[in-house]
Amino acid sequence: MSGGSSQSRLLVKGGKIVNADQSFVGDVYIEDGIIKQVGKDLAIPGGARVYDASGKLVMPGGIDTHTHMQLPFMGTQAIDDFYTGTKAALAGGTTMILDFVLDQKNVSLIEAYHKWRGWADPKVCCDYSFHVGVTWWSEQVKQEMETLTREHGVNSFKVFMAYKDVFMLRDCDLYEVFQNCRNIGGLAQSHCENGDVIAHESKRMLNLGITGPEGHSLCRPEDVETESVQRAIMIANRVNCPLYVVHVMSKSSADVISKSRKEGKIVFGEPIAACLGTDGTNHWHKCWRHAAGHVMGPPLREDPTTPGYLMGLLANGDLECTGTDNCTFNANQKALGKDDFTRIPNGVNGVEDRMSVIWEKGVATGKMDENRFVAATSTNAAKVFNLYPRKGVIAVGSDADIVVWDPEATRTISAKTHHQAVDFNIFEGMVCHGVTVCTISRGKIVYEEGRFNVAAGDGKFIPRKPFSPYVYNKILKRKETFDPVKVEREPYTGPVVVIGDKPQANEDTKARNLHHNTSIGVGGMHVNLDKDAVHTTTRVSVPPGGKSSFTLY
Ligand code: URQ
Ligand code: ZN
Ligand code: ZN
Repeated sequence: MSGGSSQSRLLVKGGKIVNADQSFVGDVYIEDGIIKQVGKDLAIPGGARVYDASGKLVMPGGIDTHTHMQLPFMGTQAIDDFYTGTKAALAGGTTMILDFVLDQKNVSLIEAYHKWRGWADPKVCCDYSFHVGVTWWSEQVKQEMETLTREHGVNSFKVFMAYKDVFMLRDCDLYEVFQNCRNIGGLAQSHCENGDVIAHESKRMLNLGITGPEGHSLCRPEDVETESVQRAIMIANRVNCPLYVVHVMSKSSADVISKSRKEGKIVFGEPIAACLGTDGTNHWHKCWRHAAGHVMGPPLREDPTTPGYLMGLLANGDLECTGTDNCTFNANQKALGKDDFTRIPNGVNGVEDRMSVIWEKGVATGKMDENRFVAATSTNAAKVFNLYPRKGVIAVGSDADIVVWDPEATRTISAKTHHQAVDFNIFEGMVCHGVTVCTISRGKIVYEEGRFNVAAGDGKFIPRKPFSPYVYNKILKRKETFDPVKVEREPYTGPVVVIGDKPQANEDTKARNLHHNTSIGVGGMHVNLDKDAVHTTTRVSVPPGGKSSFTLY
């Protein structure tokens, strides 16, 4: 075994290797950031650093499918940027984030992409990639989406059915964006809430004097989300486009996704750490900052059984993979909405705590095992977004993105100790089993026992090709039979009415009418009961059988 300088050689020894498909005790030998050997009694060259993982789990590093580092939004900018956000990710066992290029309407997607790259590349501490938000539609957008898939490593595009006049698209545009995604091999992602209803309901709440964070929840209850999930699935299915529903926040929305998947539709649901770990009762907290700190869209649901229900669907595979929608704002930023909840910047934390929260609420409760945990926090995301097997698995040839995990240790989550920049944590005080002992990013130990060994810019942008097999194998097969075919029939050769002419009953109808006595002599008045008669009410005097009044139609 040669090659690779000694400092790039690392042996992770004696741990229990946990992949999505199986667990086994073994060693992992890494050289130049790539896994070269996995197994026991490995023959490795001298000079390799040895990390003793005995008694710990050795898992693929987490992949957070949904973050918004330093997002310019609602008049301010998310406080966790690509440096603090990715550093915190590493501390929590996440070794890759999928963030969003998300610009205003009428801004070129290509220009926005380069702007976001300029923000991220110099700062990221872990590997990352970009989804691109499609906040407007035109021939230019259509072309730029194709260019992004062909030349810039983007294969996923997010549309918004909410944020009216800001990001929101109408159904006609959703149809075209989904159709374009299908044609270029992209995955359509959708923020599913009815933006028109939210706009009206927000005004209604404010008019009722409800200006606090509870108004945010009251103006967009579950069915405002669920209706849009159903609508997005319907539209995507009409054009044979795979759909990924981001931040699935409610039981009823998850049920719609479960049912659609059972019907064979290609739809994936993404719950986030927030809705798996806490709930919307916090919007009614007496402390304004606390309540506002939980404001995001779609809202956390006040049904306290929601987190357990969603975790159950994540465990059984109805829901696919997990993100955090990490989009954080400090108290003074949230306070933009102190007198009007519609101005509270939407977003919560999660990037550092996702793995521990899901371990505590999912594995420690017996809802899922360690292998399903790996699937839900890493492997499935890699497959959906066409990163697999480079990412999401501990296997020869894969990137050495690894988290050494102590399943028995516990930690108490707090803003006082977290590594994120934000001054609030929605999981404050939560005690979680499942703690990151060591994080390895492309073969380098970047976090160990609370200490970092990483610098801004160490992370790399990971391009992703379109037509992910995990997503498109069935879609492409269906394409062969997707389009309906016409019925072969003899042409119609009968009479055709001339538009504008008063339609005349034809000879047959006349004959039939005479036979059925459609008119009666009433009180000296000839009344035609024909169905086209003008709508009127008349009193019939001395009809056969007594007095009556009736309405002609
Ligand atoms: O909608 C999103 O995903 C972005 C704007 C983050 N904010 C949020 O409340 N989800
Ligand atoms: Zn969203
Ligand atoms: Zn988001």
